[in-house]
Amino acid sequence: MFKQTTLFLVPLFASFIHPVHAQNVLFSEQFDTPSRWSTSVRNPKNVAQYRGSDWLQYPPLGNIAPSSFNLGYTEWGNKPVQMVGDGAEGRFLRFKLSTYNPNNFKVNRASKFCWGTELQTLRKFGPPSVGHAIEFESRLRLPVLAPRMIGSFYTYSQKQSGGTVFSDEVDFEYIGADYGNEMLLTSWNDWARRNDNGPIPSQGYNDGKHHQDALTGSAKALPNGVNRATWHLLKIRWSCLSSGVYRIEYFSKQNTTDVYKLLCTQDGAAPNEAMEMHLNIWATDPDPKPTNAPGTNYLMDVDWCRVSDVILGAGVVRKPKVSGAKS
Ligand SMILES: [Ca+2]
Ligand SMILES: [Ca+2]
Repeated sequence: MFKQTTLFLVPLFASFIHPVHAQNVLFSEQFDTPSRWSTSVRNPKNVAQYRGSDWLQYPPLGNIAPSSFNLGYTEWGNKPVQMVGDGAEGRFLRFKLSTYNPNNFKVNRASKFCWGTELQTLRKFGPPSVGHAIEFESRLRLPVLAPRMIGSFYTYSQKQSGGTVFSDEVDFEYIGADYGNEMLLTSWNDWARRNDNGPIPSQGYNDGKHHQDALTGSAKALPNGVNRATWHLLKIRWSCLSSGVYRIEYFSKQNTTDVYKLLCTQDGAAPNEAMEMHLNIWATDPDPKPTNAPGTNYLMDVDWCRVSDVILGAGVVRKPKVSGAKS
């Protein structure tokens, strides 16, 4: 089990040669204690009153304002299940996406949804201070997946300004069995929520300012290189290079003892506001379709999550620009 605070310091004499590398663990979850993810709310507006708890479990659609918590062909509320087995310390949490959703058979329910699972931390992390990074890590596996079934490890935050919702977000997404082990990596900054009136002016997908994505194994990112069906690790590094300048890096590795492989760096659309950590499994346009009797459960297992504050090496940090300075 992780200690809440871990500090690695090189000996003092060495610090004259190399920068001190310190890691401060801000949050650690082994999924040992069910009460930590038992909170669910009927209305997202009430989330603030649960700030002392660890995780929020997304409840079923229909108990709350429609369209707030559903996503694609997914209704939330499929409860995560604690499993005893081969996690790092023997326990892990199983996220299910079921083709059978008992809520589909409510009166007047025309649309059929799969039944998915989502958790988020109630606490927000970051933004990192200059010369630091916030790292979000998870050990997970997706042993059963189908086309357009999505498993995500991501960060998110939103704010309202002038009646428009703006969000910051960083996504690791397995986007379906037809993509094998490859993932979509996406960073967002101040993304304005679109509506039926059309696109928000001055923003667009891959505009490099509000949204930036890369599929691993494409020209934009290295192949993921892990087997998603077995335990592996993902890490988002959110760095502050100088005041107001942020960078997102995505890493993966198969085994805890392996060295992380950098898959992709995104500078343009990097978030700058504190974000929650999220985990979910859901469907965009599911194949197979929702069933009217217990069918298949698609699975994402999560052994642990961790959030750390790390000090960046001196070579990464940029000197602040001084306006009007003479060279
Ligand atoms: Ca922002
Ligand atoms: Ca665990």
